[in-house]
Amino acid sequence: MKIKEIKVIVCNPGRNFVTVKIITDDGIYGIGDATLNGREMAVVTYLEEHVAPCLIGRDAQNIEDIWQYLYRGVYWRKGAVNMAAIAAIDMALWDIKGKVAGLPVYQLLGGKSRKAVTLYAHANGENVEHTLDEAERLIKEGFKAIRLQSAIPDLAVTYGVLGDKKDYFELQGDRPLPPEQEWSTQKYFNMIEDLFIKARARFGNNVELLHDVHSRLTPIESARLGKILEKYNLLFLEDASIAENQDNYKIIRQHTTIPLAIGETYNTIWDCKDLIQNQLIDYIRTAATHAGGITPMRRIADFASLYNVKTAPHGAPDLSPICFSAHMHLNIWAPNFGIQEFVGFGNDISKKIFKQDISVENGMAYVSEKPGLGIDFDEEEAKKHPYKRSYLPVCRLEDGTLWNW
Ligand code: EZ4
Ligand code: CO
Repeated sequence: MKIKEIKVIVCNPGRNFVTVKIITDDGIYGIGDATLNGREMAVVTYLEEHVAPCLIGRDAQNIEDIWQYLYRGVYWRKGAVNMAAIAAIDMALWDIKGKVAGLPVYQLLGGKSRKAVTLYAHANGENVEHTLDEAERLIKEGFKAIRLQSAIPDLAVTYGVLGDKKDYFELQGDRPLPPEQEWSTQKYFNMIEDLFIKARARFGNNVELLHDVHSRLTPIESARLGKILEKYNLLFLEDASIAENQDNYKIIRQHTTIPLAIGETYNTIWDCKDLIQNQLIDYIRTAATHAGGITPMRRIADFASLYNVKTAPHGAPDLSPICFSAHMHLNIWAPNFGIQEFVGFGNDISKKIFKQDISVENGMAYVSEKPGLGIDFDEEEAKKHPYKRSYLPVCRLEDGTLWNW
């Protein structure tokens, strides 16, 4: 079964998605997600100019060899652009393998470890009360785990918060240049405990709560935050600090028992090897699209299982529904799966382009039983919504110093 054609399609049903379609000589095709938010066209060129020509004529069934060919065989290795491209090829090949076998991908991984996948939803608000009202709405919908993000008083914009003058990056509106946002650690600390005091007072202890710091704190500030929030029983604290230096998390770990999660920007197992091996984190949040596909996600999950680390894949709206489907197969299989981030399946246009049958009931997602990934891509519909340049924001401290967004 030879690879005959590789198409790369960019569409924008409200935000940009890069989709790869691999077509084999006997007519079976598979799809994968290669979306790299704010750098989409770099991956498109990389795929079209550098990856596709090397794969035409190769046996589509040799997923592992093709993965190694694109990773080990490239000399430069790693990198966000490279790994997003490899990821999409890998997902598409798993999709094809499932279709050939007549089995959903999770069966090829080893079958189900659970009946459904627990999700966490996002509650975000213009202030603490508004955030908690949003959380209540989600709890009534049946969600068992909620991520709380509230706007910080006296800061113009806060990560993860939708509102009047608040620029919610997820929507990727008209942004031909990166917007700039401000950060103040002091103002954040003035607000954050109140959010969780009031959340526990209002909802009790029967709902899981989470929070994403989005890398705004230094390790010692993260340690301080962990100590403050420990008593509110968070399922995890996400991206407290950057861990390019993986030893950073030793500092946090030495001071607090709050469970720690990280990994949504990671490209390879090497980005989290020390964090996992030294048990400095509790959840690894790598995404199939940015960590090189299903093949390495499986390897990371198995490695993490040796060190009591659970998986909690990234589920932001800048990962296409194809990535979410890939995660569903990994999540239903992985014995050490923890929880899946979930922000819905996009708008109506997105649902017309990406067609799948995952059902969500009471905060749980049920995997597709169709052969392959169980998701299809409507090329004609996608063409009606072309690429629009758009960037993630850039963050600065109040004195103008560039900081982590
Ligand atoms: O900001 O994927 O947990 N989710 C997140 C995301 C990231 C976006 C950046 O493109 O932190 O929403
Ligand atoms: Co995050």
